[in-house]
Amino acid sequence: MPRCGHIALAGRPNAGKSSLLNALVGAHLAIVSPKPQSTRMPVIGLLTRGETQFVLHDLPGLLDPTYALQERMRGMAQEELARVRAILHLHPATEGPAPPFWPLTGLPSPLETPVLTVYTKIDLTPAPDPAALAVSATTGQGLEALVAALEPRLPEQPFEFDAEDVGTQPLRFFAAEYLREAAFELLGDEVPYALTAEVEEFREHAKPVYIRVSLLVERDSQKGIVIGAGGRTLKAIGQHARARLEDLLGEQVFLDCWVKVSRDWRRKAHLLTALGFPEPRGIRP
Ligand SMILES: Nc1nc2c(ncn2[C@@H]2O[C@H](COP(=O)(O)OP(=O)(O)OP(=O)(O)O)[C@@H](O)[C@H]2O)c(=O)[nH]1
Ligand SMILES: [Mg+2]
Repeated sequence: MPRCGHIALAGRPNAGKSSLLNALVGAHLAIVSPKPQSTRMPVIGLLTRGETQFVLHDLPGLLDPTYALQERMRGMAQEELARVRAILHLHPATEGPAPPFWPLTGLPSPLETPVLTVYTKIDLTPAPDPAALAVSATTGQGLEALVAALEPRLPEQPFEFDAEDVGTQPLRFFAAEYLREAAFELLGDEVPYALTAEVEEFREHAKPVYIRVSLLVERDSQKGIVIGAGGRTLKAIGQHARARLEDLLGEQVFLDCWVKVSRDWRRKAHLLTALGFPEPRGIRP
């Protein structure tokens, strides 16, 4: 009987969750940045090996929310934690021993789901606990041992997804994510947090594939920064995202990007809901 099950990659912002997801599935699905809180919504990656399918959920970093978007990020992480078979608590080896996991989640009490501590970034520093699982997404060290440790934890049941697939989310999701990744890379310390991308039109059967996206920022001054002198910054953002999308799709893409102001969208419940960040429902362990 094949095995198939869901596993969460959880931890503080910047722990290396998205990098590990990408390293395990072998594709750049989840956006990565040296700046914390780049992941805002769960990203699902599939690793199918022989008779085993790992359904990996890269979660937003666990933080104490200070505004509405962060509350929703944490809410989504909490909901995913309640749905998976096992949780990987990722903690950078560079930051010493991992703290207890459940207090990080903001849940009123622990769930019964098993938690495995995994030290990340061990190409920089050895793990503080030689007995724990330890990986480097950069060098691939420890990945096989991690997969081997997870396999017996998955239930015997048929695959949920095609063995050839690496992801489950629609291309429009990745279009918006890659634009945000470019913003994290190309813009300063503040603007990436004030920016979100919304796909307005998507013509999958056009040649090249046509995608029109609004980049929403919170203020007029940020709009100018995103566009840049002579439109150069916006062009660079679009090029970064287009290259990633074309890699994923194996086809040419035309990405039509427009910058708009949506005042204080990060703090407004109705805007967040409209942008696809679900209202936290509250998890009862
Ligand atoms: N040297 C080294 N750097 C790593 C490794 N894994 C991740 N990083 C770096 O750590 C930073 C954060 O990586 P992410 O994968 O975006 O971390 P994350 O946990 O998904 O972060 P959030 O989504 O913001 O919570 C990036 O600059 C990565 O390049 C690793 O194995 N080795
Ligand atoms: Mg991430």
